[in-house]
Amino acid sequence: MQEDLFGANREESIGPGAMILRGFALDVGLLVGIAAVAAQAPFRHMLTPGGKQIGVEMTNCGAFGWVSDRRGYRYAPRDPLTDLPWPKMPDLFLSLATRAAQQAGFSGFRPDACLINRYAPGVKMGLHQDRDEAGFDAPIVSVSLGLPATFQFGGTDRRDPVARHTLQHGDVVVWGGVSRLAWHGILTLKPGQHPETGATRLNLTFRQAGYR
Ligand code: MD3
Ligand code: FE
Repeated sequence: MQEDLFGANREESIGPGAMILRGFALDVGLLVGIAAVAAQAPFRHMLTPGGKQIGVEMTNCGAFGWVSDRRGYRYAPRDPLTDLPWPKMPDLFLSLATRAAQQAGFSGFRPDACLINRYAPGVKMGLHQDRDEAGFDAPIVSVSLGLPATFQFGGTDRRDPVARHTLQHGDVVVWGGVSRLAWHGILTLKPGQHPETGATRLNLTFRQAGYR
């Protein structure tokens, strides 16, 4: 069990198969990797199938990237902005995600997609399920950086009660088992300044999209 300087438990189970690893991504140098990815595949506002701009800015790395446009949500091997393959997933990202999954009890996690979300104050992500992947056996690993956010975490039924958790810079969450299909979202980001990211929250989600 990982403990902090004061001996407190830094792993919190927040549901069946769902675990927060507080501070797991500190001092790993992820921000440099994100900057390198964004230099090749810039952050952009994607469109919903209804034609509205998504408030969160997104980019991807890995073999597949999550994209949304008027044709729907899907994973694609190329960046629609440049028609180039998405940037390679940095080794640092891959090893962090695999170690986090392992720590939470999921061995053999091999993400082939990493969606990078960028939030400015005032931006939120409404309650949704992640169901665009080819299968749901593998967990999802998420990493929070920069400004803190309030995360909403419900059950597999839209009407299930929703719990709230604050996610801080360096926190990693692993979502497996029945929590893999839980409804979740991010409340409107509050204004603030973070020493490493400024007025920004970044979130990485590692997935086995599984498309071939
Ligand atoms: C629970 N991102 O990209 S991370 C997403 O902070 C997404 O940007 C949020 O939801 C963010 O799809 C939340 C936490 C998270 C990610 C994936 C999950 C929670 C999840 C998948 C299943 C259940
Ligand atoms: Fe999600």
